Amino acid sequence: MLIRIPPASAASESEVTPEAVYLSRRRFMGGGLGLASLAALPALSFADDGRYAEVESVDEPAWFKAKLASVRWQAVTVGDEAITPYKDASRYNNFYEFGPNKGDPVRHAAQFKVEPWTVLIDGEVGRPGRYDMAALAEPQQLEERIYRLRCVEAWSMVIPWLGFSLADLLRQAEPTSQARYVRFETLVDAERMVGQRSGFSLIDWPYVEGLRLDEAMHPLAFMAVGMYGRTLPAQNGAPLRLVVPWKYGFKSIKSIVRISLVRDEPVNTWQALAPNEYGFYANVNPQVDHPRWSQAQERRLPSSLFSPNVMKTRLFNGYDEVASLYSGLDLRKHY
Ligand SMILES: Nc1nc2c(c(=O)[nH]1)N[C@H]1C(S)=C(S)[C@@H](COP(=O)(O)O)O[C@H]1N2
Ligand SMILES: [Mo]
Repeated sequence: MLIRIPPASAASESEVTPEAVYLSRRRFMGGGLGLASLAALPALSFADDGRYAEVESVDEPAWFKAKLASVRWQAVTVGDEAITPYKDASRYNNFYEFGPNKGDPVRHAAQFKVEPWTVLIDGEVGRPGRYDMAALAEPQQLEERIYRLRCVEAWSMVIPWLGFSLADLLRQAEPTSQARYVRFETLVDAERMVGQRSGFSLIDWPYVEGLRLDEAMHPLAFMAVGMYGRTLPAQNGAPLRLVVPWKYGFKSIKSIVRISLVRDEPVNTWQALAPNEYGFYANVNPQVDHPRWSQAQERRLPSSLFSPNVMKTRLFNGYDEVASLYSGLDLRKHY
């Protein structure tokens, strides 16, 4: 993965956006509920009350609309860190299926239709199956999780996702005792994904990611179907993507068509491309530098030349509750 200096325009136009609106609402709602309180949290009694007014409205599938009424808003938050404006989160993207530059996905995914869409769940499971999105989401209660997203390229955002726990989805499939890892695959469709037609791409499609089963079952591991109170825009991985907030962004695979429970550690896309630079674990870690740049700090977007928003990177991206997953593991060796 190349590290790219974003054009100044990518960030500077956002300097005047009313982040304060989000922030004050969130303060008002008493944001900062930690994960520890997640299980005991009652459903908040307000809906998307205009917090996401700046978000383009889109045609939402019936199953999504039906579920919006009972979303548990702000089930997980990040305390008083500002939510990244929607226009940054939806226009500054990594999604190589739609091109290698940050502005490519929003441009090239504009016509990408995600209905119909099916997801195959297979491998070491008692109940394999192919589900359309309505059936996949049907048993799930949607919740909002406001998570930090830290890219390996040393920038970060704070994004309010809508979705459900990966663990809940996996439990329904009934993993067998042989299942040790989860492997995810993105759609391959060169006609609809221009980046897959490019002779310059080094990626061997499909884009693949993986988690150890215990990582996948951690309550923070999330399947997103929406963000900012709406369905996911195509450039952010519609209709279904993974979000693993304590790992570098490349683990959060987009536009998933297949989830397989497997016995052996999957080889993920970036590891296959450059194994000395990108590993399987990819836990955010300020003490383990990328061979070509430091991981000690990050630019929290929006950030510009004149108003750089640089902060210290935290171990596991600040999600300390995952630390026990890695006790006894040498994080320098298993980067
Ligand atoms: N299929 C697929 N998933 C992907 C990528 C990709 O190129 N293809 N890029 C990853 C990277 S590097 C990052 S940082 C995040 C970016 O997510 P966002 O554009 O929603 O912020 O998506 C990840 N998921
Ligand atoms: Mo990334």
